[in-house]
Amino acid sequence: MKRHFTAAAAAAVCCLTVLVAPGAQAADNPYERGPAPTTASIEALRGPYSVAETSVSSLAVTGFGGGTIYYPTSTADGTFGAVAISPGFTATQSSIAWLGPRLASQGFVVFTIDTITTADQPASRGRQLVAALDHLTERSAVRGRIDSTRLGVMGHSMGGGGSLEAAKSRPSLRAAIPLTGWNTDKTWPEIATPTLVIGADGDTVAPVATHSEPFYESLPSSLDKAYLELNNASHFTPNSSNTTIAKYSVSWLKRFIDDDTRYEQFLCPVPRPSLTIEEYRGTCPHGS
Ligand code: 9J3
Ligand code: ZN
Repeated sequence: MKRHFTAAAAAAVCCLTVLVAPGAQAADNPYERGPAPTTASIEALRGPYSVAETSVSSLAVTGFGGGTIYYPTSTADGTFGAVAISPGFTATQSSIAWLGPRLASQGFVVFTIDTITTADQPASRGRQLVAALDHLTERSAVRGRIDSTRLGVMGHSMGGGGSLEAAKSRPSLRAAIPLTGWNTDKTWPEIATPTLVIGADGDTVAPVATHSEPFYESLPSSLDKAYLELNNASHFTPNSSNTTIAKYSVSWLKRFIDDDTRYEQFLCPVPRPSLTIEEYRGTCPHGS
């Protein structure tokens, strides 16, 4: 068979390539930050951004207990989305501190908070997460580095329960990630925020059967939502550096806070069970 590669076709191929090549991806999504991701880049201990931190005294804020802000040092890429993270019952920010630089180095401003008292219940932790985001975007030293329309929440245990409370009360939040979340409220049909529920198969404090699984199942079926059950893990697995938690949290935050569809490949089709994943459920494909 003869090939008829006309001059017009050649020109079209040539010029389309030339027109689309430089800077097209940045123009498609003004919120994407950092280079195209790979499995190695989302699993890495640090992402592409250098990170600095600044502490926020409890005496200088109202509505939560202060904390530490981790932020990319670069101002060359514009503003970043932001995430507030609450610890669990009896714990302080140190119990979730590993997430600060891990997530910030991927291109987020991250606020690991202390609660007013370490006995505060999930509903209070939810209000405190919202107060922390308001402090971050309105009064903090890094407020100019943040896009206040692109915010998320995370938390461990009662702090994870609090992240569900925060999403319920503030539907403009772009992402929520409860980590081995604990709450007496098992049903979350009110949530409109894309939510990644992370549970642990060996959790005896907040067993997935009575916490993470009903949380996930009660979220609207129309929502962008996912359930990641960690394999060979406990209630306290989120208190130490953990690559499975990090890679799916980074992907979820990027996908929904930054609208960055380059990370969809790590979320859909849903990951298969593995040495670190007991089970993964999700409403794929995610809409844009
Ligand atoms: O934040 C948590 O670790 C909640 C689990 C818990 O200790 O509940 C007991 C009331
Ligand atoms: Zn409910």
